[in-house]
This record gives sequence, C-alpha cells and structure tokens, in this order.
Amino acid sequence: MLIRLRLICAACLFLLICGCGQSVDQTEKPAEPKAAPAIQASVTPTGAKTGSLEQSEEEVTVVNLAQGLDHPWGMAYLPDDEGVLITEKYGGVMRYRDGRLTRLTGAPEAFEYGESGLLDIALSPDFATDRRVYISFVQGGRASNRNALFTATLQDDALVDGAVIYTGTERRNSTRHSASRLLFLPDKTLLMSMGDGAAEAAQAQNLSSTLGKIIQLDTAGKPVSTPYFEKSVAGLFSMGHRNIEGLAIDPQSGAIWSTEHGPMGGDELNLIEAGKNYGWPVTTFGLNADGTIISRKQSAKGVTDPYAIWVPSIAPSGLAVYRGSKYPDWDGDLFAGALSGMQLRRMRVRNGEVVLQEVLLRQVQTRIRDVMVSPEGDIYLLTDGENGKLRKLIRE
Ligand SMILES: [Ca+2]
Repeated sequence: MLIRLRLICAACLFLLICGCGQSVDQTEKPAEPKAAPAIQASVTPTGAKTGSLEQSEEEVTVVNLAQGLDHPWGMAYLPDDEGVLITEKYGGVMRYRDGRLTRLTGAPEAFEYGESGLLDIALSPDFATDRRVYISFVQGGRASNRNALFTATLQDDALVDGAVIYTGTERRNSTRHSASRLLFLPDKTLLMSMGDGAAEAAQAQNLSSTLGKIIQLDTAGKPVSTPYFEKSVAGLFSMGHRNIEGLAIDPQSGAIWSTEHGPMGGDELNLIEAGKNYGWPVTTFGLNADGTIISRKQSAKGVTDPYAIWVPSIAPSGLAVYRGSKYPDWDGDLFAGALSGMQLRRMRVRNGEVVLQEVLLRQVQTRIRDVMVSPEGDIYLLTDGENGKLRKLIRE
C-alpha cells in the first residue's frame, strides 16, 4: 500500500534553513552554517523553485541480483539479453547475466586507491554493430594521476583490442575528486566529466586544464572542436565543476543533467549546457567540513547557478532520467542515488522548477553509487562498498 507522508513544503524549509527567503541578491553573501533539518531536503538557490518533499516508506523496495562486487561504480545495459556490464572501482569489469557474475578479461589497469580506480562505463552508440565499450578510469599513482578513457571490443567474456584513447591534460597529486562519468549524446559524441582533484580546485577555472571540466570527444577519443570557450583545452564543453558523480540525458527533451559533490551543504543538481561555467570554486553554497568559508559568493556574473542544492549534503552519485512504460507516473523524473544520504531521490522537474522530490529506499540504508534505467523501464542500482550489490527496484 502506498503510504506517502507529505512532510513539509520545501519552500518553507528553505526559509528555515537559509533564513534568506527574500533572496534579492545572492552575490557577495557569506555562506552561513546551516542546521540540519529532520529530513534531507533540497532547495534552489533563489528559493523560488521548490517542490514538496515526500518520503515513501513502503511503496518501493529492491531485490538483489548480484553481490560481492568490489566498490562497483558504473554500469551499462547490454542489448539482446546479454546482461549488464559493471565496473568495480577496485576490481575490474564484470558481466551480470542470468543470475551470475563473470569477470571480463582485458580491463585496463587502473590506479586503485581512495576515490580513484575504474569508474564509469558506456556502450558505443553503434554497439549493435561495433561492439565497442568505453571505460573511464584513473591512471598513475598517489602523487601523480589523471583521468583516462579506454575503449575495447566486447567479445564473449573478453574486452579485446583495448586501447587508451584519451587522457586528461592535467595530473593530480590527490586521490580524491577523481570522478569521471561518461555520457553519449544523440550526435554520437561523448561527454567525459573529470573532477577537480581536491587539492587543485582552482584548476576548475583554468581554461587550459581538464580538471573540473566536461570534455566532448568523438568515438575515437579525439576532442571535438568546440566553439564554446576561447583559447581553452581541446574539447571543452563546460567548466567550473567540482566532482560530477552523476551525468544523464533526458532522451525525450535532450536536457543534460549532472549531480555534483559540493563541499558541506553544497551538493548541486546542474542543468548542463555547452559553454557554461558552473562556478566552482569561485561560487558555492557549501562550506569546508570545519565550517570555514570557501567562497563568499554563491552566485556571480558569468556563472550558471545550480538548479538545486541539497542541504545537508546527500552526496549524490549516479543519475538517470526515467523514460519508460513500466512506471508511467514517473515519466520524465530524475533519479539520483545518494552515498552519505543512503537513499534514492526522485525529482520532478517541470517548466524550469523542481516541483517535487521523493526519498525512496531510505529503509534499505545503503550507499547508492549508480542508477540506470533499462530499455524495459526497470531501474537498476549499484550499492557502494566491498560487498557491492546490483539491485533492481521493485514497486509494489
Ligand atoms: Ca556550481
């Protein structure tokens, strides 16, 4: 039975949390430490675009399809009942099929530590004919590493003819903020996000660095000649990102969405458009973990504000736009996994506003790393950890 508890109007919550309901000018305003509300809510920077927050208790649950995955990070749904490919951050590439996990040979050798390792996986837009798989991973060691893109052909349980076809221009001296999501666009170009490297946050504003950016590549890994920024690193699509952990396209509208780990209280949902600067670290709604201020600016000229922020942080990871016939009342909704938030967050966006949010699977209490919608309209989840699981959402 559906039990939905309408907890609170998020507009009211915004006033409670931020105390800035009149928000006339968000610029130059020092960020104030924010008290945690009873339930994790989301607000938008202007305070105007808000939606009610609901918590679903019994409507939705999960079934385990596979377990024992070593920090699974990304997944891709294969056509023709060939199963699901899964990257393990500290392991390799697995295939789930008919209730069993099989390890593929030929995975790239990644630097596996902290937030680094094997990351996202995507199928070629022409997979039916070319069988190509794309994997983002981290190359190098603790003192010097970078994001890289690997491609190979899937042949039975092997990745063959594997090659690294793109690497970020900039090396990091940190093992943090190395997230990299992959997203193919309808024109068959590939968006590859790259985190700022934590210690190098300012590089997110450096046009010649790939840190804190989304880069647009062709299927051969060659940066697309983009017209969006002057004198930038090749293929620059958007900039000013901290650490994108979710990247998804709405196959109907073409809208590109990202979820981004911010500092404390600064997690963001962003509507990604080519040529835009998303601000980090010049603007942020978050604070350092010790409560100190990173930037006094929450907004600035030339910066695209986040679509929504989460206060407190839920550490969103994995993002999918639901377009499927199985759950027609969810058509067009965004689904974000959450790590520290231990939930699946459903968001409805209409006419430029987040009009509703729903907390799902809170009762399961697991860190969710990735979310995927299958062609049949099923929602698949990957849970984080050394005994990571592939799960399917069940709606009763
Ligand atoms: Ca931002």
